[in-house]
Amino acid sequence: MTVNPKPGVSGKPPYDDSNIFARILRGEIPCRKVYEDQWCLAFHDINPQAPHHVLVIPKSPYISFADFSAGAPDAEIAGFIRAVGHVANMLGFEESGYRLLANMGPDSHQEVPHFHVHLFAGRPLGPMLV
Ligand code: D5M
Repeated sequence: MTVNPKPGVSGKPPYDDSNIFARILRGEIPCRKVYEDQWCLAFHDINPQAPHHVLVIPKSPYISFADFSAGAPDAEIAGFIRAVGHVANMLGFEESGYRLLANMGPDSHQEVPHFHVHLFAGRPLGPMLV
């Protein structure tokens, strides 16, 4: 699937398939997997910011939420969003609650250029501080 236009077409950089999550998806480096289906892989964040900090990533190569929301087929968007909900419920957070966060672009300090959703849970998370 071509998600990001080549440079020169729109000025946007192409997806960099050497990013760390692409390497995890290819099995080149390990992760602590919690769930996988046709749409997503979910694994523990290497630098947890809460008692439970899971990353959910689509299997297809989207750089960011902007790429995903604009470029993914409806079935993939639905499948991915439902998978995020499934992961949260599977881990038992439906009653206590959780927070979802997706960084997008430089102002958000998105570090890894493969779209991902952070799932935080396991303690009262307090108000959003942004
Ligand atoms: O968040 C990127 C997140 O990715 C950040 O919380 C660390 C996490 N990370 C980086 N490398 C790994 C590996 N190898 N395993 C698990 N988690 C990892 P961002 O939203 O891009 O700032």
